Amino acid sequence: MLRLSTRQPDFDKAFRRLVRDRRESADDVARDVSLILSDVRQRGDAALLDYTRKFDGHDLETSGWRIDAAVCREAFDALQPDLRAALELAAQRIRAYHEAQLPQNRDYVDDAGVRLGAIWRAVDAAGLYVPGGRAAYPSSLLMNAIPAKVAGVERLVVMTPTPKGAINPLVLAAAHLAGVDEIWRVGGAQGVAALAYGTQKIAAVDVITGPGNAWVAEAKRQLYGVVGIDMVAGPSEILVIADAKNDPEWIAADLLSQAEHDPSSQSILITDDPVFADTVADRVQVEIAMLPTARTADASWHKHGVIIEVESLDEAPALANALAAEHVEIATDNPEALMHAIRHAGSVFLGRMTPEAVGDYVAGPNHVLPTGRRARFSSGLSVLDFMKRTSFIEVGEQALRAIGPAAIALADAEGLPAHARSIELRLGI
Ligand code: HSO
Ligand code: ZN
Repeated sequence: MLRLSTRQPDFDKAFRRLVRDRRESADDVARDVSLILSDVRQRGDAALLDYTRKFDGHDLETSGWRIDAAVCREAFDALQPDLRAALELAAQRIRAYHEAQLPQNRDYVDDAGVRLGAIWRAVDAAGLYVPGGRAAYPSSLLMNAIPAKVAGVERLVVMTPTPKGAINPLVLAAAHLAGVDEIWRVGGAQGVAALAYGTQKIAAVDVITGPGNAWVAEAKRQLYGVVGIDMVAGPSEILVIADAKNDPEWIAADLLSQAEHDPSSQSILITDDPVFADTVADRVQVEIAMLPTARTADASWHKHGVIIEVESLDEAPALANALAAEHVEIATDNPEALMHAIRHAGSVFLGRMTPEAVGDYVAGPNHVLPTGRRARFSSGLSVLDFMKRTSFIEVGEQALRAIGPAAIALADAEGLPAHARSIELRLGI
């Protein structure tokens, strides 16, 4: 863990190093991924069979290409009642939040008499990548699938690896609840390629979302343009801004809630009290020892954890803006003022009773958020990621008289006479 104080003479330098720190996988997978993409593009299903045999250790022809809707329904019906209720509450709250996010169409006549507007429509089909193994979270399935369905996506396809045939039943139950239309047992870059290009069996989609390993992330990056993608996601982050009135045990737990995701996750505490900073640091060690996820949490805290002491929490927004963290908790009596001063953050959690984990599961806003300082220029997943807008224009004769001559002048200046003529003819010029 790195301990910094804004009082130390070399603080600016140390902080700049922290901001620049790259925690994302440096694996050089670009070449391998590009070979897989072109192979799937050329050979389709035959390539998927080969890669699944090689990477996941099963034969799709014998284990089955798809997971049946009936299997998902059975998984849902078999849920323990409390877990089922929890999943339903999460789904209902995520749906309500994203319904409120739906954009409005526009249709109006402006001062020149020109009718203008825009119509929002969902993409026809979306693909959702669901990682295999421990990181296959039912909550993430809901967070990706529900906005797609709320947007109006007709066909929602899940791609997921099932190494040695294994699959998480909770993910299947969540898929049933969210209304996923197809599930294919293909993972990795090959699964993403199948979604983008389509194969003999699998119809192509228009947008691909969802988390994945370095190969999946690289495949999405390379396929952007062939399809739309949500974002290139990196390891989770949390920035906690807390004064000494907090319970150090709560704050330690909050820091560890993201540290336990991945050894490359990052948890940062900013506080104005050095004694509180010490207490939280000690408490983190105690808590780590109690966690079944200790290995991951300890690796993350040890390598990427940071505690920054400031003289006053008024210094926090400038630091938070430079870090542009995925999650920012403001655990103070009056978090409002700090929230408005923090311009770059994926999601902000206000007050002492709002641990980040409620946002991961049941609050309603999306938990797919920009990491690695991308909150400077991007936002969390929303219904808009599954929609696009068509603008429209209607000009009557009078309106064309008002605005047409300017268009003619510009067309002339650009040396495009057919453009000008299409307007002149209508104006009888
Ligand atoms: N905190 C993660 C999402 C997640 N947490 C899923 C628990 N399950 C996104 O940064
Ligand atoms: Zn989380």
